[in-house]
Amino acid sequence: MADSNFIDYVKFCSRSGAGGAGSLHFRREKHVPKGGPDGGDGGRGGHIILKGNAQLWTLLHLKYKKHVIAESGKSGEGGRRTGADGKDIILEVPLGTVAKDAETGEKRFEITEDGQEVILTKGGRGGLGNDHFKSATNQAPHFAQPGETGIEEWIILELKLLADVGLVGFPNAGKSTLLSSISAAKPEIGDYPFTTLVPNLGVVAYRDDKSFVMADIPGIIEGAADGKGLGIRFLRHIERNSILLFLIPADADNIKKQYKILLGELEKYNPELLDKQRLLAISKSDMLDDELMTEMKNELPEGIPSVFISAVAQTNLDKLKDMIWQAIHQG
Ligand SMILES: Nc1nc2c(ncn2[C@@H]2O[C@H](COP(=O)(O)OP(=O)(O)OP(=O)(O)O)[C@@H](O)[C@H]2O)c(=O)[nH]1
Ligand SMILES: [Mg+2]
Repeated sequence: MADSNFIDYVKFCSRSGAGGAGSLHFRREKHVPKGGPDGGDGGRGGHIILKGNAQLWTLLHLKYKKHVIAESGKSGEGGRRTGADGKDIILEVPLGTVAKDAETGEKRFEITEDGQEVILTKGGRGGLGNDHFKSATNQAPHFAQPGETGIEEWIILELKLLADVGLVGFPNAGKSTLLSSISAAKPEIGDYPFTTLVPNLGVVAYRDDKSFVMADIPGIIEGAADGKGLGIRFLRHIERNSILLFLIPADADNIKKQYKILLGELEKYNPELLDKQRLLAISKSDMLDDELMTEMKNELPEGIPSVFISAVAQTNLDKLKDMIWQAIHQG
């Protein structure tokens, strides 16, 4: 089993602080027998805030947080003293974190920049003290506002990885083998489907100190967008990649058909994925002889740059990297 230090989904109850009550108070001083109202306002309740942190790669640190609760604001006091605001709680999250309402599934916002802060659950406003309510007809208002209550809601955070190139292929296509042969990442490799259960990122070195980041995600099968296999859970990880590298093994029954199925699943999940640049690599081509390869070249899908590679025999990997680099930098 792949270990699960990689967490890309958490659900928790987020509760902001209530606002402090406004104060109902009258000035009392020896020489002022009938002092006017001087109740101060209540403080604001603490917000729950998400903050982007470019050093984080997973939501693991939030996995065991089931309740996130911010402090309430303090009540106002006499002498027009405003109560202290409740302390905000700031949860740091990796870039690419999407906050959703757990009940409706509705997306609230996405954190995309380092240091970006967005209020997830707003703290209640503090109530106004009676000082605010004096008027010509009521010099001594005997009421003050209560603080607004805090909000309690269930939130889902989902992480979309940010890589330059995302691998797309059926289980067993050789995605993890490719990543491990061109980067230092060591994903698990197996001759059975669904070896990869969590996404892996690898930095691929490219000529003269350049590099790009490649994401290996669990294999996609027909019906994935409808929840089959490991389902759509991992498809979101290719949403933020700038280009997509399709990997189809040389021993596939029908390369064109596999390509169409993969495209279809992406489209069902999110049609915008089809706007991304695509490349096609035919993997495991060490299994082909020259004759077969020539024959297959005529049967590849049209309109997509393609290359025959073998991660095991290390063939055409530089050519593939050139193609990826070009695609990333022309887009
Ligand atoms: N002959 C040959 N076999 C390969 C090559 N690349 C991968 N394989 C084999 O194909 C099988 C699947 O490889 P993986 O890299 O685990 O495939 P994957 O696409 O990551 O599979 P999932 O994680 O299950 O989606 C393994 O038995 C690999 O040894 C290659 O270039 N040539
Ligand atoms: Mg794999």
